[in-house]
Amino acid sequence: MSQKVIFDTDPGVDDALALYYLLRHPQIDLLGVTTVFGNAPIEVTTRNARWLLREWGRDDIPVHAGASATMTRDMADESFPTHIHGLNGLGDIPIDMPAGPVSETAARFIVETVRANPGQVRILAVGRMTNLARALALDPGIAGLVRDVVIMGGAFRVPGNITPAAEANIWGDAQAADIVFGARWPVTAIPLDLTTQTFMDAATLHDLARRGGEGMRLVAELSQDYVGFYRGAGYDGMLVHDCCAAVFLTDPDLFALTHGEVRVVDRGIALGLTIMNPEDRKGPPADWEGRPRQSHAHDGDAAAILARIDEVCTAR
Ligand SMILES: [Ca+2]
Repeated sequence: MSQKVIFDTDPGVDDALALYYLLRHPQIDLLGVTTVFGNAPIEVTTRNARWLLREWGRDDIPVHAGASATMTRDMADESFPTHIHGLNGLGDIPIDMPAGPVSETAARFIVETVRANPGQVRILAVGRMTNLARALALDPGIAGLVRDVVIMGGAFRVPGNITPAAEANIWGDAQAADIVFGARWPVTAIPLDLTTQTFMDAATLHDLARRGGEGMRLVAELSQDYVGFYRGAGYDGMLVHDCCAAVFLTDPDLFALTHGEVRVVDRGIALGLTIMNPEDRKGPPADWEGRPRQSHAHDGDAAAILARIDEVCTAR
């Protein structure tokens, strides 16, 4: 049976592979794409989402621009990670579409789509959680109407990637993430604990491009600088963070989950740290009390996840 999905994203190189996976998967019915700032400014991530869909022949799928800034208070100004995703967010490959001004419609689109499909919509969020938190603020009732929320984000038992404490998507809007984990909808986080095991080496990426046709060649082409970034860190290939979360939608059996209430540190040096109250923990629940139990993937079958991406992205 097909799954109705809203994809919330900040393309972003690994976002592009995740989007391609969703488009290619026969069981995914992509209702719309909502964009958030993160890997690049909102005008750029929105343009990139539109351009990718056009290049892949799916500009029938609506794109709604979302947040252009974090809702977390007292965050220092930050620069965009151009050393990872390029100046244009997609590895600086040529993009023949200008990044013009956008108006913010993402939260409204999420609310309306969830209301029109009660109990059916799965939200896959692979950027900062700002749009999801704004949708909840607009209409708290959607929490009970969403099928579930799957996010790429968090670092529960491993160090973060943007600071020793935090993973970048959560760090980028810790307050929004805390709201998302605290809402009464089922949330599954696919954190660094798992995604740092899903390494696609450069030879595999090259082979995918060779077998996957034009669409997959575009993914490989825009990933080259990203691979170069990892090469600088001593790896020959790339981590497929966002696509890992997309695979969770279709193949949850490949993921090992832990459950508990989650809080996100929203200030100080541990900004963005995700802390789950373990199921077997004794003692007072403190600030975790009354929160819904959510899930995160502490482990999974990384080889099978990569094989699944290969299969879906190269199928004729
Ligand atoms: Ca992303």
